[in-house]
Amino acid sequence: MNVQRYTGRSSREAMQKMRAALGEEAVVLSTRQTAQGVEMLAMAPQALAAAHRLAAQADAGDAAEPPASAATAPAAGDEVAQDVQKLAMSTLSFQDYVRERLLRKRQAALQPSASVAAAPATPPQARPEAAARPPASPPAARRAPAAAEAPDRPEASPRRAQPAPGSGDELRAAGTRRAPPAPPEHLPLLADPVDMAIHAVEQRVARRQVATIAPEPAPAEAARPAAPSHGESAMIHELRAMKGLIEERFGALAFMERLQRHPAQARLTQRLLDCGFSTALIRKLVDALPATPAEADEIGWASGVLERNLLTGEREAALEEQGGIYALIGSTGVGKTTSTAKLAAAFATRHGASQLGLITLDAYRVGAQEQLRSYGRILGVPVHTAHDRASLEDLLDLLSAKKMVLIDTAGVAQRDSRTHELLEMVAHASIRRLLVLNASAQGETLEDVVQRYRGARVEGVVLSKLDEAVKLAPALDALIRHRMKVLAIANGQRVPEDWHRLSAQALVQRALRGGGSAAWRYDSSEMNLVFAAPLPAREPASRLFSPPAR
Ligand SMILES: Nc1nc2c(ncn2[C@@H]2O[C@H](COP(=O)(O)OP(=O)(O)OP(=O)(O)O)[C@@H](O)[C@H]2O)c(=O)[nH]1
Ligand SMILES: [Mg+2]
Repeated sequence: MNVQRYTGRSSREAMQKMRAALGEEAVVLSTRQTAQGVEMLAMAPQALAAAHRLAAQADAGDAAEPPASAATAPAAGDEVAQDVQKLAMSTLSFQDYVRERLLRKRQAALQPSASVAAAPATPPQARPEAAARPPASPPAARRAPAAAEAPDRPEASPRRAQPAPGSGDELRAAGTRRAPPAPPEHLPLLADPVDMAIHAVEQRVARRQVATIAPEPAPAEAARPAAPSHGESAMIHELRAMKGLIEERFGALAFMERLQRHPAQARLTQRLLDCGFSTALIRKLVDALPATPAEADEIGWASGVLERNLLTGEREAALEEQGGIYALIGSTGVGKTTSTAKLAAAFATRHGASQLGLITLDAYRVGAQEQLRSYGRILGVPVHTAHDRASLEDLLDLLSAKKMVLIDTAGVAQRDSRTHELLEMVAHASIRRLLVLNASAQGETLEDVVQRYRGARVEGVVLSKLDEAVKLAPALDALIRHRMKVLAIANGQRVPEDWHRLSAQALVQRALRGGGSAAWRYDSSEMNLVFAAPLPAREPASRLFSPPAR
């Protein structure tokens, strides 16, 4: 295998291990922080040379085309080790391709200024052989502007030994020629060819800025620092994007390689995938799985971590015991009206119907008010209708003596622009908002709903339709990642029987039972495909998965 992995408590320690194994010339491909310290992926110099040779052969075949391997995804069913090896090779070829493009763009960008700068010193008629020569080769074009931009710099001397065109040496020289030598700790960054290419372009822009400010009687315009040209900015941007892509790919490869070496992590990953947890949460859980003897019970460990991170407010009094003013919000048909009725009935049983106020904001749909009125009649509680925020505030004044006031809202799809108007209506400081989430909805849909309603500063969540949910993991996953508290559960249509509170333990156990058809389950070889996808955007709360206290 070409790519080797080294870990240490610090980058220095990982670097020492890497050098001891691969020598001083080893090339660091990526470094990243892990729970244990630092993980470093590196290649032996011989492997890199082989990759260069491959890339050179590919370039000779078709210089204008990127190497095909760069765009080729790993074949389904390949062994993880083969994937790692293939992708490592293709990424390096890809880096060569990036480097080649960079040099060509630099050549194109500098061509006019190079010819202007070179004209007085070497007129074409004085050098007939130059006119007869084919268009300047990339290295020649690159060297000319460097000399023109910094004529007083000794390193621009023609006697200076030039590295082979397009080689890694040349690029390294471009990156380090004028920069002060980096301390050894920075070796991983400087050894990265894409980083070096970015560095080289940025250095060139910085030098030009200095050169523009330096001349003696500087006219006002010339004193202005030269901004990077459009081409240079685009190049830096493109290189940064490519660097990000390469890091993502290596991150995915490292994750898959780790699964192969640690059966407990592989078992845990497959189980969580089958249950319906997101890859974002699985990666974090598996990263945090300790390599101790307790790993034999990795599912027990994972359930402990999930329970600890799922907020349920078990120690607080139930909603129906607390009282207060609550508005039930959420998408269409998730069970807002039914849940309002269930909560109203549970409250009336404890405190009496006289302590309860019911309001509906669902004024524009035929029959919508009638649904809550029917429940109100059974309880002996009148239902008031508010058409706008002012009438809602009047009604809240009217019902201020009640211990609990429940506000049923109209169902609006989470992406509907009216959601904003509705949230405005219930934004009154005394109103606490309960988001009703359909536990049987798709993970992505739940994520979308949670994202849309997060700005409404919801007090907690009523998880409805638990009885319909084949898998509970997608809902718990979204709640854990967004730190939302489950305050009540609805698991059927019956009012008020199907209204409960469940502990985090009960919910997580139910989620880990999994379920569903075998047609949707992942085979162990398919896990590679799932995790080969780029990492999702960084989750904001990285401390989510603090292991449970032992
Ligand atoms: N299986 C099951 N059905 C439920 C549950 N809660 C509500 N329902 C049913 O879901 C349907 C919609 O419930 P509603 O309470 O009208 O939902 P809503 O959110 O008020 O709907 P809109 O006001 O139209 O947005 C009804 O048929 C309810 O009986 C539940 O926990 N489990
Ligand atoms: Mg309703």
